[in-house]
Amino acid sequence: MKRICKVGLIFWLQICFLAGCGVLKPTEIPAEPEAENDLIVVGYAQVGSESDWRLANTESFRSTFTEENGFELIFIDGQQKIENQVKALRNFIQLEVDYIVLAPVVETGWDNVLSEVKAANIPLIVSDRLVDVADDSLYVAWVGGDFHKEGENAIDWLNTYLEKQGRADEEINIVELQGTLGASAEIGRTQGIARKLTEKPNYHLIAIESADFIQSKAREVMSSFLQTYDDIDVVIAQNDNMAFGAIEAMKAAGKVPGKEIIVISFDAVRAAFEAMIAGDLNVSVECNPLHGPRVAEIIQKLEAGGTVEKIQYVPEEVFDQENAAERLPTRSY
Ligand code: GZL
Repeated sequence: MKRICKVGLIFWLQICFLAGCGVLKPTEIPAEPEAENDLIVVGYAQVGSESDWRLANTESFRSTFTEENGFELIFIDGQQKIENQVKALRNFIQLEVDYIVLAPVVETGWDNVLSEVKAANIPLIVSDRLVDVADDSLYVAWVGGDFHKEGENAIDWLNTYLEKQGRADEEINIVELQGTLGASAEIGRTQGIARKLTEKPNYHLIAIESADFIQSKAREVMSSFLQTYDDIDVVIAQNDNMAFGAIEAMKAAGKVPGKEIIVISFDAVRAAFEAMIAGDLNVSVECNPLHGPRVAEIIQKLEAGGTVEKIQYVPEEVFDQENAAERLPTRSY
């Protein structure tokens, strides 16, 4: 793919996109591209900026895909709407970028536009959440977390925690705050948690509702759970920001989070470590957002004519009140 620097055009595309324009019309693309250079132009369609995790994920790309590292990054924020991301991919095709990175907001609805990307001979790498497409040759590789395992790790932690408290056989009432419905992280965590709950007849999932990975929505949903149920033992929030919203709701209702109600979360962002040290959050199952270097490595291998693994999981751990203080200084997000 020809390396042409379109800095002015890229800037203009991003302004145009933010102003709500659609796909660039051929007449809008200057006939003569700007001077040649050898930067690898990467179009990156991000989900949005809904959570601390997402901000860290975006920063991982911005700090990796720099001119010093040989890249020109075109970043489009999908604002959590698939239609915005589809538009972004079509604009990247028009721009003739060298690679496309997609962090899909939900798993379905991608077959057509990814076929257009493939027809344009632009290699596409999926980051974070997965795409559910009939033909997996539409993407070169996927980098992300093992969401099912994350869900299972959460219940494994709960089993150990309750065992230590001598509550292993107690009837336990659980409420769950799901992320964006149809997003791989929501699908995987919901299924992983559900599978493990079937092994514990004394655990009862009394309520489950999506709060879209957003803190303010989680506060509202948790408030309604607290008004409906007076015997909640555990809240499972499918990301840290929803856990923070649930903690706000518990405190407003006079409940003691982390003690009266066990709070389980996912992502393990810095603020989650601070909440665990403060005693409000019991555990956060890590979902590593630092995909930038891994995706850059894939692109460099492709540039060298190499092959890459199709599915690439990032390393993940579980952090709780016992190791949060010791591990916080080592955290980079
Ligand atoms: C997980 C990612 C999820 C995070 C949320 O890989 O897709 O989206 O868990 C984020 O914080 O909003």
